[in-house]
Amino acid sequence: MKTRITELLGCQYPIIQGGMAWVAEHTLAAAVSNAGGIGLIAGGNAPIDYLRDQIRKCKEKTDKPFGVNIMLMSPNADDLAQLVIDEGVKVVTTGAGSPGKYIPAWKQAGVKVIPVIPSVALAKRMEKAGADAVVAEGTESGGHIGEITTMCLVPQVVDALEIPVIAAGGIADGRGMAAAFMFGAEGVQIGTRFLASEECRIHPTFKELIIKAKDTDSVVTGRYTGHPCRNIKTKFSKKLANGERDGSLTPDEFEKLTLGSLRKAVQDGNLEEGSFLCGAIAGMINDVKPCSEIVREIVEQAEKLMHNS
Ligand code: TUI
Repeated sequence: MKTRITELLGCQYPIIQGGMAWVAEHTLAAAVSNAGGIGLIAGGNAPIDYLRDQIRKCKEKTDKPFGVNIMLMSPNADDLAQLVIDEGVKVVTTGAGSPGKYIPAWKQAGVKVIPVIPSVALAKRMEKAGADAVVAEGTESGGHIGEITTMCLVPQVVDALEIPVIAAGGIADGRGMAAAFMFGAEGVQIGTRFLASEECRIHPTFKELIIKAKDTDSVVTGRYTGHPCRNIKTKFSKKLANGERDGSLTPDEFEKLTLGSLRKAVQDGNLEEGSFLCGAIAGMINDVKPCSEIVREIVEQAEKLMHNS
């Protein structure tokens, strides 16, 4: 399990927890880091004081390296980008945009920079801009997604870059991890599996939706707004999908309905107005476990499979 990613990040296993907005707070991040992976705290749309507090609390719970995900569409992205430097955070991942303008300052401060990208073109741009690694995120992922499947994207990004590649999208067990390694990835980013962990503090309704989900229970909404998002099928996401399909919701009306809907899902378990973002692999997840067990089982299964091949 030693790869350029474990070396770069100083962790035991090349498993990074997804930087899920509203979900990934310090309790989850510290648990994943303590399990030997890299936990992430999501900046999302949060204000600077919230993220500072989360980073400090995470430091109290773990002496292992952990990171922060900066969601680049956030109006606070500039402040959060500076905060990670001021707080001495070791690893930054980014999503929903190009982090090019922040990379020189992060590098100068010794922060390891790992943009999440949905295409080969963006991956190449990030390598040129000085990224240390990339997360190649397939369309199986939860939340804001690109078009290309993990199976097609990862080997093409691996071929195009010199820096190490972390695979994401549809990976929730050791088989997924081993498959990613066969494509040339040197690490995996895992989100949905950690939603169903004991340390993840989402509303119980959210965990129940993940546990009960079957293979066909995720849906992509919002393609026509330019921000396609994968969520679990609920009354609300079906209403959005139908409105998009039959034209009864304009893109503006769609955006208004989804404003604040991540918080409503994560904190309130609100099935009428909440967006329960999750990956297409939710159907394979049937139980809630501690992060340490999740990480151990994934690593053991992947190692067994890779030794046999
Ligand atoms: O960012 C994610 N997943 C997310 S962010 C999020 S919060 C949100 N809510 C509503 C709308 C948008 C965001 C929920 N899930 N994953 C990484 C990711 N990055 N997926 C796609 C991209 C991406 C897209 C465009 C990365 C770079 C990019 O660059 C465009 C350009 O040319 O600059």
